[in-house]
Amino acid sequence: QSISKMLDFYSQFNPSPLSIKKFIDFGLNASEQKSFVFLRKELPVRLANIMKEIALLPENLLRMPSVTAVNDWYMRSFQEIIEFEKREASDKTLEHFCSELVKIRNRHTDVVETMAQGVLELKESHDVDHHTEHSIQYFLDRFYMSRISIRMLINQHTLLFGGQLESAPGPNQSKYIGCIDTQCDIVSVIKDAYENARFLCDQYYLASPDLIINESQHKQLEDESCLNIVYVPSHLYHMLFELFKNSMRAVMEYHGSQDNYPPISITIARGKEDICLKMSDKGGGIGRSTTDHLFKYMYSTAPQPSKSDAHTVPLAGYGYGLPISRLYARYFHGDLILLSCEGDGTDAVIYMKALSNEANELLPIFNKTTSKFYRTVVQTGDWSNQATNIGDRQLSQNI
Ligand code: W6P
Repeated sequence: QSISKMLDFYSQFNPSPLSIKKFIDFGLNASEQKSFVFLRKELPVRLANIMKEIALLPENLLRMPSVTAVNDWYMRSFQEIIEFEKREASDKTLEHFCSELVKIRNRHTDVVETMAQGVLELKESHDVDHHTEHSIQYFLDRFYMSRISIRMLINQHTLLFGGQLESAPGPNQSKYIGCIDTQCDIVSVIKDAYENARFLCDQYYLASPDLIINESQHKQLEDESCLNIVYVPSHLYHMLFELFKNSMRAVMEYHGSQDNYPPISITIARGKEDICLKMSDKGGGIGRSTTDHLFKYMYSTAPQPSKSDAHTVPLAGYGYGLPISRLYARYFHGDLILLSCEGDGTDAVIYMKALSNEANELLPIFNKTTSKFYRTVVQTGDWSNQATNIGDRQLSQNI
């Protein structure tokens, strides 16, 4: 059967979101066979849903070599997985399935950079209008979220059944279920991310701000006096490392060549609904109009003349780091927000669901509404703004 028929078929199904709790129950109880039977349907469904959306991208973006390459990887991986559609779940099949998953994961390692390259290629060869930019933002959020979720599924299966037995011996062995840490120690993830960001900061600026950690929790939760959560430590690390780099750079740049830098402080708060991590820097903040841009892929892909300049490599921020970090937060129904006061500093808050049964995967689904999005023109504003309230007034009346 032709691949496009299969794509049509699998894209009709909605992805099935799993909660962290379900991942854990699955890891504790499910057999490799059950996982195999689930994934050989779920992976093609998730792949097909996002591949249908790739097909809706503006034509001039689709033609960019990098985007074509990414699309080809998806085609190949989709085909490889649907090979297992009708196979019986013999030991040999299960083993082959695992190695195919590893192969696929490796094939897709550089998807983020390659897509970013594609957007750059588009920018350099075409004028990107508002609507195209909006579509690309919408697409990349969904595309990268889809990728995060697919890698999560692949990681869980290969870690649980891959046989490499990666779990380190010792007392920590049993607290991991795949890549989920059932007793994720937030403070040590924070310290780890801080130390690694500080290493880069020291290299570049020959100094770095200190870290202060405050812990607090809702009064009614005081007896459960611990700040461990059930979470994917690598996701949390990714977000924190990105935020630390941004805060450190801001502090170092704002306070010039002092020998005393205001520390970065983190408040860890456990509430009933969320666990919040608030990172505050005194790095002078950013303008209100800049804050939203920091989550835009097209903004961060602005030609970076410094790319080849060895000096700016270490703490180079504002890549895709912030938008992707926010996706990691949102993936399990958390969030990441920035609140900046220009002249003072910036607060970044990471929200994570406190309850693992509420921490559901947030997944893009492909349907008629989705395709409509790519076709409709961006809503024209019906509030005055700087651009339109002077010169354009007459113009808009004429339209
Ligand atoms: C800044 C800009 C920024 C972005 C993200 C996180 C922290 C900070 N601090 O000045």
